[in-house]
Amino acid sequence: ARTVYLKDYRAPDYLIDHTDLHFDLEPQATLVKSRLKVRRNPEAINAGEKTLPPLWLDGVDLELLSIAIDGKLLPAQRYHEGEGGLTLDVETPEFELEVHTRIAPEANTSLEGLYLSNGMYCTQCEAEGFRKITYYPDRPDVMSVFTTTIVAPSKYPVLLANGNKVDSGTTEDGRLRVTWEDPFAKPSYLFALVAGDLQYVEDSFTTASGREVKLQLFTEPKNIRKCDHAMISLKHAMRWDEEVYGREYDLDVFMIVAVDHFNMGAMENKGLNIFNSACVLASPETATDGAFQRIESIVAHEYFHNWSGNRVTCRDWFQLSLKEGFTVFRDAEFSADMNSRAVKRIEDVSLLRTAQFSEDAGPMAHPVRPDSYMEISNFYTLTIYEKGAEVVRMIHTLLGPEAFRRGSDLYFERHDGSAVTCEDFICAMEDANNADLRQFRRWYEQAGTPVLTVTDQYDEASATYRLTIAQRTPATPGQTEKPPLHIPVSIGLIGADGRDLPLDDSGKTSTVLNLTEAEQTFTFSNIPHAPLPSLLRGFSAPVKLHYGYSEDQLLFLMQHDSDAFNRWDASRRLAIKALESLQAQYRDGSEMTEPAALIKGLSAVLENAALDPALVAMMLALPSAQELAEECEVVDAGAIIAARKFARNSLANALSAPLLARYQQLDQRKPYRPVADDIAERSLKNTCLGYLCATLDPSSLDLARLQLQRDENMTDVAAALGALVEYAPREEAEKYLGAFYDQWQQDTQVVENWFLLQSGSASFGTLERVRELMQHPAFEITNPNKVRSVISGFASRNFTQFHREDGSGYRFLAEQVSVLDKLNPQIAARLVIPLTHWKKYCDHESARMRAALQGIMDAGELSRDLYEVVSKSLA
Ligand code: B3K
Ligand code: ZN
Repeated sequence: ARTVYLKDYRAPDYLIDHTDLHFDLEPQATLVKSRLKVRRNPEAINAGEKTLPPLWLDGVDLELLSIAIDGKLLPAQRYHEGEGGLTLDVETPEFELEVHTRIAPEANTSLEGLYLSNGMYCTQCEAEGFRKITYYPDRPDVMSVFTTTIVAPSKYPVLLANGNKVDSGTTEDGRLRVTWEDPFAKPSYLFALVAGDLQYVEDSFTTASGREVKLQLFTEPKNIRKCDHAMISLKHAMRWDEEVYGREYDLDVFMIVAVDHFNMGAMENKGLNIFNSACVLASPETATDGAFQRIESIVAHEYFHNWSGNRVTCRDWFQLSLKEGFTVFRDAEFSADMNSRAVKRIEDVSLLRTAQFSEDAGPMAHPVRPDSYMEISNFYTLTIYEKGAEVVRMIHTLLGPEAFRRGSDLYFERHDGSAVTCEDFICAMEDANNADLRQFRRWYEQAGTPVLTVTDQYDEASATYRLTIAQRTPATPGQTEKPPLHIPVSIGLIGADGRDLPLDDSGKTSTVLNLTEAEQTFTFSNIPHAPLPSLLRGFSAPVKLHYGYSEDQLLFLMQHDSDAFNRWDASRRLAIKALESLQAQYRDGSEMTEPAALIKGLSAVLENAALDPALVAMMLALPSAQELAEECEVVDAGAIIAARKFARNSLANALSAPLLARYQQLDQRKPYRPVADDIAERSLKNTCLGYLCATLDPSSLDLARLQLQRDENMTDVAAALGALVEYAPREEAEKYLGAFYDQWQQDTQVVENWFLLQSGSASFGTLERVRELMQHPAFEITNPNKVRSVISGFASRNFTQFHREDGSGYRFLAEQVSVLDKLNPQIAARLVIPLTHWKKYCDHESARMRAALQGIMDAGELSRDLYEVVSKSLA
């Protein structure tokens, strides 16, 4: 497969000022007519140019019917169909091009381009899906004003596209016709079309400058009662973007559509966001707290793209993090403002540490701005999104909130209506503030997670405290030299009484150190006694930090650190210490010993009524097996599983009394509201329940049985059912699972979670069970949500069963990846990821994982998506 390089970027030869599309929808033969106003790009003209270059149009899986220039059919010798598109000979610098093509949405299982989902037409064009709709310069730096006309049989009464509706009617043969016009120039990846028998809920929003915007959320009729939360979230997001960034909405209508078949979470098409049903539909009976919060953040994320992505877009796909990193940072701050800041930060950092750190240490490691790719779909990664957001957050930390806002204002003003680069973003931040981010730019170029090693020294005579920080970034594929980064390290110093010490005359107790060298010492004077450092407060940089904390020091930080994030982080360090020594004991074959310090710390936390219950729950939760694997030099899956299980049981038994007390105190049966305080209480209550059930004590299981029976909201029901599936006798668990399915079989989102509950269960989700689930009538291999809930649930959430010693889990995954590659390459290339980390595993596991990967390679011709991931991870 061909590799695309950033260094080869060239401006487009031609611009498209206007794009006029006409769709005649038929499942097997949709006719697409496009009329383009084409013009030679003045910026691409070479000095002394005599002849016009040919025009390249991308096109994939299209049946070409005709091409005309300025109303005249083009003879065959003036165009050439090639791999992935066609070239046209051009005679005048400006012309009108009309292309007619035919496509078959019903046959499209890749869910890219135009396809059908439960009988409704919809599109997904980012990154390179528009070329599956018509021939077009399908690149983000070609921005055009679009007009879209849709003609469809009357069984599709709702016909939507980007922008404002400008015309509608009926054709002579009784079909419906609607025309939409989007006045904002946009790249083809933001194009969208939807047609179906849909219902909608409607609301409105008045912008800061007094314009009235119509808000509509479209779903299949059966889901119409699950739209309220998304609508409320949307209005919150619109207000927040006005207040925090000064950004207003710009069209007369903003539409969201829910579809069941979708490759990812949602898509920010201009004025017409399309969502995976699971990321927008919710009701208290059917959705958990986690789903409510995810919906709030995704609705906001897509809405925020209207400015960070649509009004100002990416020049090329290497700049993807320009819109994604920035928008994730924006949505994270929004969620922090709507809920608990510390809780949101802990959740995001956990994701980063579990999944992004391992990506950054694996075969697909790439910088936030990659410099090459084979298939861009493979680069919608945690690095682009989450690490990209951390990079923007660091700029925010270094400049401060007001300066950051000046920078973002300048960025939006300077680049409105254009396609730009990460460099343009940094320049705006610098220019607005007279700042110097030269060294900081390395964060965009350099892959790998930096490791900081901190040592300290206190000198009593001079009352001086010195912190020495060394940084090192490990080598990644294609990058061996890693010069030092500019890293903001937020710290505080804690005195013997548990209070923060003033760091200077101003009396401030937290400060951001600018680490720019490979090793650097920071000196603090007038420190009355040896302090305990609180390092990397709020996780001020996406790094791993080592400091030789003792167990007692961690217990002290857990109690006293004024930074909530670091209180939690101290508990995590303590848990990891405990779990690592248990792993070592398991490997040596010695008896595992109770993690005494951890029990002591968590016992204090559990009894501290002043702490936010959500934080208590997060401290109690042991790091996941995946997160522990990330911490290991060499992963021994068996040891991780045994250590976690032992620690969980020890904690459950040692803390059963306070766990029960907390459970009972929080089990208040109030009406369900998905707000932070209530969510916090439910999360602690259900964490306690899980531990209590782990003791296998019959009265604890009764608590779960009762909670399940009460059927009050999905959060409590799912927690109770989950505990019973893990810990109740098998037959009984089967009975509950069966009853749950009978109750909810009509609800797609609940059924997806029912699948996940089983596939992800250490005790229940055996390979045999997973194969059975794939035979279940509700399973559909062409629906990514179902694939994720059954197959990925097993491969990435069920460490115990996936890593079974005989390697059967690995072979199963390889087999499914090969099947899926024929249907949906994007999904296949994501599904395979758990196997790609084989190098980190101990010998016997590693060899079997590699063999499974090799099996995929040998099985036949791979899609470009899958080929890139498999070949890079075998290399
Ligand atoms: N921009 C889309 C992701 C598109 C993925 C294409 N394979 C969703 C988002 O990040 O908002
Ligand atoms: Zn996004």
